[in-house]
Formats: sequence, C-alpha cells, structure tokens
Amino acid sequence: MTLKIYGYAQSRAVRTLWLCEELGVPYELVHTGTSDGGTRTAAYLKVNPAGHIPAIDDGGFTLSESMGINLYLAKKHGKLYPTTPQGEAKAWQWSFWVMSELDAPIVRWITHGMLLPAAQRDVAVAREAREAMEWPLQVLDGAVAKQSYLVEPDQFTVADLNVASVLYRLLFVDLSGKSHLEAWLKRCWGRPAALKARALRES
Ligand SMILES: N[C@@H](CCC(=O)N[C@@H](CS)C(=O)NCC(=O)O)C(=O)O
Repeated sequence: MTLKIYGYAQSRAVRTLWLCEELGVPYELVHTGTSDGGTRTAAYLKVNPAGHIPAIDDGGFTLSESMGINLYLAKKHGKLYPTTPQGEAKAWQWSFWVMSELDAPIVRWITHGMLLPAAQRDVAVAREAREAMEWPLQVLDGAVAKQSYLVEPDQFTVADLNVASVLYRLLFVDLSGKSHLEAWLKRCWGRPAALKARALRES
C-alpha cells in the first residue's frame, strides 16, 4: 500500500517529502490544508488527533510529528539511519534539539519578518525571535566546523536532513559569520532529493 503523507509541500510536510525522495519510497501526498480547516476535519483527526500536519499512514499505521515520522521511515527503510545505538541516539538528540531550540523561533521570525502583511507584522516579535535563534545557530556552526555532517563525520544522515529541513528559510539569509553552518546547509539542501523537495515547495 502506498505511503500517504498528509499536508502540503509549503508546510512542515516538506521534511517528509524530502526524506521520501532520499529513500526512494513512493508516496501519495494527500492535500491537507491548514487555513481551510483541513487539519480539523473528523476524517483527518482520525489520522492525527493532534490536528497538525504532517502525518503519515503507512499501511494502516498512522504517525505524526515530522521528526518522529522521518526517524521511523529512515529506520524502517534502512537508509540514512545511523547503524550504531550511539549514532541512533545522536540522530534523536539533534532532532529533539532542533525542535526545541529552533523550530518555533524560526516560524515567529519568518511570520513577523516576512509572511504577514506589513501592517500585521510585529517588529519586536521578529527581533526577539532572531535573538533566540542566535545561540543555537552558533552551536550548529560549531558542530559542523570539524566534520561535514552532524552524526557521521563524512556521511549525510537523517539527523542532517531533520535539522536542515527546519532551517530551510535560512538558505535565503546572510549567514556570513557562520560559514560552516552556511556550507553545511547548502550541502544538505543541494542534494538531488532535496532539490526535488524544494521544487515541490517552491512550485
Ligand atoms: N511539531 C509538529 C508541528 C506541526 C505543525 O504545527 N504543523 C502546522 C503546519 S506546518 C499545522 O499543522 N498547523 C495547522 C494546525 O495546527 O491546524 C511537527 O513537527 O510535525
């Protein structure tokens, strides 16, 4: 049965679209919108009672949370998944880390710096969010200063994908001063599978 991914490419679902392109796993993207109430229909709440996207239905097994979905799919398909317990734990560490340190401030920063109509933007919110991002971005810059990727020194894993996917918007800002982070982010998003996901997102 084809894997179903609920969401749309401009949402956090792009994280799972990218992963499936990497894994070569066929999928059906089931359009589930946010502004049109798609995440709150009775049918969708059966898939994800939390009412957020992305979620997947993998042959009757439903799962939500972008990071958890990606860790599950990479492990299941035995690709991009670290092979030692320590490597696996590091992939979990980075995935939890990016969600707790960067996911929310990036959304606030983009929303109030770019997405909202100018009259509705709150400059103070955007500034606070950018400040909140600074330390974690420095941490990340340091992590990829000595090795090419986060978990395996020379090998892209689901940990890189999960963290880089949260940082998509940073592809379009000046990261000078964080040259290691900038190079790593471009390396991750320059992969053929990432370019396919980007094309879906930007189409
Ligand atoms: N921690 C969740 C966040 C999911 C999330 O907030 N998704 C947004 C879209 S990107 C959403 O569903 N918003 C609409 C809603 O909550 O109804 C994840 O990473 O999957």
